[in-house]
Amino acid sequence: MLALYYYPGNASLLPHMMLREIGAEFELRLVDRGQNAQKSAEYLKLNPSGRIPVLVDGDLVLFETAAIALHLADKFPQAGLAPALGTSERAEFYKWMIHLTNTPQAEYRAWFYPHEHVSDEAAAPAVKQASSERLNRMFDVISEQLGDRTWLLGDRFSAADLFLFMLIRWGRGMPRPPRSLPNLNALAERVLARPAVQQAIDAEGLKAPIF
Ligand SMILES: N[C@@H](CCC(=O)N[C@@H](CS)C(=O)NCC(=O)O)C(=O)O
Repeated sequence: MLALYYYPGNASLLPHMMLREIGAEFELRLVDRGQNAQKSAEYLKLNPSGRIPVLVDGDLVLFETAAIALHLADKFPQAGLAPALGTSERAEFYKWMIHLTNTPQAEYRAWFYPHEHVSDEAAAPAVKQASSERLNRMFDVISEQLGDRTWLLGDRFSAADLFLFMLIRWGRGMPRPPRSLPNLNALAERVLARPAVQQAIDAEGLKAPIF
């Protein structure tokens, strides 16, 4: 049995979209951030860092979005969310999954939680500003690498495109949102048009503008 601990629009959106693409049976379990449930004793048993998401797959309890995504891609190869093992395409897939998780996704912590990065609260707006500038440069690089290709891996759709879509979405409130880069906007539109993505968005109750 698969269960995904989620909060609408959080990093759980990536595995949620993947589960819909796969067509797997799964249960969605809300972690109520309004009640700080991600820091409850019960949830900390699943993820000692108190962060969302967690995937439960039978006896396996997995945290870290990218690890969950790689596990789902491996467990359901028929869904084609990752290229075949040992191929150059698979290596490019790893490159993007790891780049997305340890570069823009990690940087977003400073944008969304600037107070965690300061000892003096008055410095938080400056941290947020600097973070948005670093994110701009990161998205410039990704946009240049994507170019006018359909997907990050060229003609082949993969979980990395869902990941990038989620990160583009998170920046919708930034002074220069990632969607203002035409290549990223076009990719996000293509991802948004996928029925599985629509299902995940509807199930989480996400409202326009989506990115
Ligand atoms: N590296 C972690 C980061 C997860 C993360 O930062 N999740 C956010 C939501 S998108 C969260 O749980 N925020 C609430 C908190 O930090 O208390 C992962 O990819 O799973």
